[in-house]
Amino acid sequence: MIVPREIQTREAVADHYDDLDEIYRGLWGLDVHHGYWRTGRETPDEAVAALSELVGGELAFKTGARLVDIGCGYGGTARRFADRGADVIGFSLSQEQIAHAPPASGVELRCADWLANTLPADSFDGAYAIESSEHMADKGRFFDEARRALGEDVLIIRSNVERSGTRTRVEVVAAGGESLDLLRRRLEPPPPSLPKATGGRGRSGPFVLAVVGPTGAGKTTSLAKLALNPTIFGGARTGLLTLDTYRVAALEQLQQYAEIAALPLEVVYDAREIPSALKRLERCDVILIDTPGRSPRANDANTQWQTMLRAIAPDETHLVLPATTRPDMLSGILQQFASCHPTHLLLSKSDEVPQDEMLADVTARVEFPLRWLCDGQAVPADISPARTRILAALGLTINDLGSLAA
Ligand SMILES: Nc1nc2c(ncn2[C@@H]2O[C@H](COP(=O)(O)OP(=O)(O)OP(=O)(O)O)[C@@H](O)[C@H]2O)c(=O)[nH]1
Ligand SMILES: [Mg+2]
Repeated sequence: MIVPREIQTREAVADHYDDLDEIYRGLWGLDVHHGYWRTGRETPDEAVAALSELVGGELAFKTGARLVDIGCGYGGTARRFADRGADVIGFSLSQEQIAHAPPASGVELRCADWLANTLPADSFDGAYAIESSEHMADKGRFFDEARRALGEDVLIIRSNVERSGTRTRVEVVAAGGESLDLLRRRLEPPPPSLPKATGGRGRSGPFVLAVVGPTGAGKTTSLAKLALNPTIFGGARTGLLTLDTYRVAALEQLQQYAEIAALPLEVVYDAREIPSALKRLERCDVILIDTPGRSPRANDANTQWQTMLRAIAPDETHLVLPATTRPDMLSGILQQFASCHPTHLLLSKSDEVPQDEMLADVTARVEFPLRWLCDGQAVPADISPARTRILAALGLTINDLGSLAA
């Protein structure tokens, strides 16, 4: 957000755009804002569309979504979004701009001051402002009006003011009621009920939880924490089963944990061994299953262990992902493990991210509920409920979540 050095009155802003109307239209056409050049090869028209998309493209575009364009100019962006099904009300102080805006269905442009708009409260799904907030000196009012028009179910999650020299930039991250409800469901998955009366898949007996994930993600370490940390399954009788017979060291790693805690460990090499291994663990309350980390190119090996995992049909399958995973790799990883039918996300290595916001980013992109988070190499200490830390990363508290649940 740009803050001007000299504060302008609404009359001065209106006069500026009225006086320069012809020149601006000659220069920029009906989109009186600059563009966004992502590659540098875009035409000016493409760059203008890209800027509208960058600022407003994530707003609700279901048919009939009600949007406000704060500082609509000649309505170029409003018409673009109306073409995608939205109903847009735009505000401009310039009579010339409103007079020269071509009419379009789904678009209503008003020559009025946003800071004194008379819109009914709580009646819009989204608002955007492109190169206009700099004309409104009263930033508090600017946001108060947005809050009023959008309603209380929109929560401003984070706002960040950056100042360098004379420039000030305000970043605002907001979410609507629906997304917050989704967040609550993702961060408050129901706890596993132990011991099971009848299993999640119609089977009585131990609660079965598996970990899957990329090589070195922290599967075995996290599994050991789940088994050994008393805050996770309390005093439940726990058994371990591993499908990872690929690396000798991996097996030794798990054997050591099993020995330390005196837990039964079953090593399964072949699908035919599954029933007897599960039978030997049937008196446990919880069975934790480790799986190998194999290159996505090891097709046959991956098919083999994934087939065994499907035969076991765990109640929960946690996809273990390091919090340091590059966002552009997430969809590939999700595809790679889709056939394991993950039910939850387990974030590991959260101690390695420089900023907690990165945790929130991964959580937002992987749409599984998240119960635990690992934040270090120490077994069994470095595991905790994910909720508090993810909420803090979003600038929220547990109370915010509670009020959303209400
Ligand atoms: N910093 C940090 N390191 C971790 C965490 N969890 C695991 N590690 C480390 O990551 C490395 C790999 O951990 P493993 O548990 O063996 O990972 P894995 O997914 O089982 O590996 P493969 O079975 O070979 O695919 C080890 O050095 C662990 O100590 C964590 O939460 N934070
Ligand atoms: Mg492992």
